[in-house]
Amino acid sequence: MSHDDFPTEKPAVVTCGLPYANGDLHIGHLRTYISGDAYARSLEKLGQETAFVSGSDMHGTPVAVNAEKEGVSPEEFALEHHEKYAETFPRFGVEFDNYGHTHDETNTELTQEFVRSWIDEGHVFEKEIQVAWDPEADTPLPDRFVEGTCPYCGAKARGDECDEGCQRHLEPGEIEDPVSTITGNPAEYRTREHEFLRLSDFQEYLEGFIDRLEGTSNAQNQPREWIEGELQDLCITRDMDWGIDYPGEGKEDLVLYVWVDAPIEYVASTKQYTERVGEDVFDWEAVWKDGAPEAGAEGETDDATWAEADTGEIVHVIGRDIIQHHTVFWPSMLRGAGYNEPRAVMASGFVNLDGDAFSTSRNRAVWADDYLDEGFHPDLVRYYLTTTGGFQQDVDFSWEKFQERVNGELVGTLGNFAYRSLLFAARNYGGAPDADTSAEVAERIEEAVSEFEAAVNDYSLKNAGDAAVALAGFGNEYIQRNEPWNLTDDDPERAEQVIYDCVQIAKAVAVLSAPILPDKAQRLWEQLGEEESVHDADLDACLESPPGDFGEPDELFEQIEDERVEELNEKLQERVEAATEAADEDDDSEETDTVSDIEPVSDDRISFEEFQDLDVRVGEIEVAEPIEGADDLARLEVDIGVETRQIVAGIKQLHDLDELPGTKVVVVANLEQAELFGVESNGMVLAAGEDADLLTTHGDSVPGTKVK
Ligand code: B3M
Ligand code: ZN
Repeated sequence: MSHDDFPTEKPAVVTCGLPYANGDLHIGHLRTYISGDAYARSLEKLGQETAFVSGSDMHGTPVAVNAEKEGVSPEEFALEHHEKYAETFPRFGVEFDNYGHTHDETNTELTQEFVRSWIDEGHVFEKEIQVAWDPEADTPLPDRFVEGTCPYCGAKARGDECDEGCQRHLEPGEIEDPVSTITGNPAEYRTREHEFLRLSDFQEYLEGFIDRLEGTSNAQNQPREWIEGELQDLCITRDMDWGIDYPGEGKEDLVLYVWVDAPIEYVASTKQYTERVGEDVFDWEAVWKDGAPEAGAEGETDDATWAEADTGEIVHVIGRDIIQHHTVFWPSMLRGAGYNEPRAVMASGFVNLDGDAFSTSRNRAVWADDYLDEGFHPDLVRYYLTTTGGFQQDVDFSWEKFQERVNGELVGTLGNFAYRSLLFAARNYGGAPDADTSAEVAERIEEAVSEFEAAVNDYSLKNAGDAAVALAGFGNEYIQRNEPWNLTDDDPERAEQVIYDCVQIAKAVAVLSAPILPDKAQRLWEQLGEEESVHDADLDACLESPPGDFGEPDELFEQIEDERVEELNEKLQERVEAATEAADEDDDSEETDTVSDIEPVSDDRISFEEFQDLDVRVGEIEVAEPIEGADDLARLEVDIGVETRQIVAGIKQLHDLDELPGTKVVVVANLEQAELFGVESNGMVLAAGEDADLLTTHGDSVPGTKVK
């Protein structure tokens, strides 16, 4: 089924993944918030009634672990960060209609109501499971209190997620070789009774849901693999004090798993918005509840039922590491409580810094506050983060690349066009001359508007931003081609026509760029003599006549000079070095609450015979290709002498796939076969560390040679 194009008759909610209230924000974090904001504003431009909500994620071990390190209560710790976030977002033009947090009353009540509905509908059951336990601290080790190895892909994983490998959610007890992050000791397992949401109840429903789901293709495709087999049930309780109490009888010692109450905050935050502005302005139930087909009704899973269902439009903007939560767990949670389903999930790639991941611990980051303190306008980084590459792609931030795009597109194209046109208009005519928009220009503006509409319906902010900048580019070309400065004496009427056209283009550029450049577009709007806010103007305004009078404009953007970039790079470098030295000094007095980077050598010795059980050989890579939807994985064809094997390997972080054919590698040839992202893997190539640095040979051993 395809949904009706935006704008629809129904209200929409755009949400951003809730940031854990546990640290400072850097510009890598800001990507999804800025994008969510720009997307919500874009929908509004189309005339879609839209609420934009989020909140801080207060619970769970990510908060508890850091609060403990600082020696304060999780509540105090989380609230402090929550307030900081609530203050930081608007400084980047991220204007939520409501920004709540998961520990407030609205969310606590709503979460318990959800869970009670699941219990009433028979979707919850109890099971004894093995939970990781720290024998020395004598305490259970939920989620991030334990680290180990992912049972699916072998990457280093922490607690409930394989964040550096296959990105899967991990259930309690699944992680292999568990180590306590409290004491650094190997963890034990103990039996505990926990509550589970029976996800298998929603298997059929999810199959239909995934077909209906819109958004980015990673969010549409990745879940297919996860819902193919029998769905693993979701443990919804944890042995912790910090969290929302499980509402079932006799279970006072359990709190709900953070991933239960976190997405429910999307609903709670919308509800708070309605409570503040009134149902007639925005009705949260019209989006989240009204029109959902009855749970369990016949035909509930077929598309026709949902196609006819008169539900609101829910769009989730998230990072690509939490696709499973939003396309498998969350729709089941909603369905189980009789709520509506998301229409779209937009899952963004990560942001890197100069080609490498941001590292908060190494201070290798451009912090949100620092960026503003350096005097950069928030709209510049908004532009960079929303329009550099597609939404699913990773974006690399460097001061050079930032400079290039600001100087090229914002200063050179958009700013330059607006300034020269408005200056000419103000100096010669005191504003817009007396004329009508020419057919050529009206057509070009209509084209830009259509591109913008298509971009929004394609969930592509890049295309939306490009539509605005390309129109400004056309404006530059138009003024250059028509040379109004040569016409004022000989053909004054023609000169007026050309300049009027340019003012009209500038007006359209202001409207189309407002979602991405909210403050700069408003300034351009005011320079044009407009009185209302550009954010209240819809796409029709692009072709409405501009007001007649305005004065000389200021330049909208400023060049970033090379010296500035050098200085910023030096500052970053110095900070990273200082942080790295501090970390090295700390290494002697190894912190007790984290696992050291270098793992201790295992005490469990194996015999030579056991080693010989491994059939390890030299191989040569013949083919290396990316796997769609899997960020780090590559499909390799490796010649191992006796035959050529297909092997799936998580090696894309460090290696350029085009350069790999011909490389000798070391292969475990007798590993049992596995399937990753739907691709069969027949063996394993050896690689070192989290970046998966491929092992190779130094002599000229031929493929098939045994490694001993
Ligand atoms: N608090 C942050 C993350 O895992 C987590 C998001 C919750 S969204 C409902 O990215
Ligand atoms: Zn994994």
